Amino acid sequence: MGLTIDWATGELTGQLVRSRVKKLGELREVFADQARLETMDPETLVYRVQVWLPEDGNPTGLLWGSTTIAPGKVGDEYFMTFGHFHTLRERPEIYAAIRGEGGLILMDENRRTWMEPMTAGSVHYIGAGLAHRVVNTGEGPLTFVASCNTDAGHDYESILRHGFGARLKEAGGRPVLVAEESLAGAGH
Ligand code: M6P
Ligand code: ZN
Repeated sequence: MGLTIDWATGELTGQLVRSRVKKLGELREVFADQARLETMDPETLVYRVQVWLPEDGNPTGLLWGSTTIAPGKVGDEYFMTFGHFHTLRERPEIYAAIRGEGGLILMDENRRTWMEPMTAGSVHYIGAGLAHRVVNTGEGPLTFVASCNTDAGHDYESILRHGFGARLKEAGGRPVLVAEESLAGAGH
């Protein structure tokens, strides 16, 4: 079908592959340390997404994606994806890490938040109704592949408004999942 993946890097090649990058300047809302963010270059590349979409007209077809997150931190918070719920909440997704070290942050509709460690070879089933975000806690790039129904859709709005219930931060030289203050306390 004219699509290949380089399993060493996660690079997808094929006519139907679309690529986009997320720079620090587009991710301001997701990081806690706004003062530190101001001192950093907004052009810093945080992650790159490649997606292959089938052209079979099937509304519940399957997409195939690859995402690479650069190593880095904003203050003590590691670089991560924006994170999203699926617009169609019943649509699940599978992520599988191919290189690097990090965590998959999952959150249910009640804001209960937990983390699954990600390392080369770990496979993660993201059940229906769970928001998902990947964090790179390593020294090098973290790459994972993804597949879900093409009609799942991204709901970024609730993440923009309320964030996740916890953040992955470095404390004492290692990643620690730190619960956010209550919504009322955080002034949302
Ligand atoms: C994975 C998939 C994509 C998603 C990407 C980046 O490749 O889940 O659908 O777009 O990760 O995550 P986000 O959209 O949250 O920035
Ligand atoms: Zn998703």
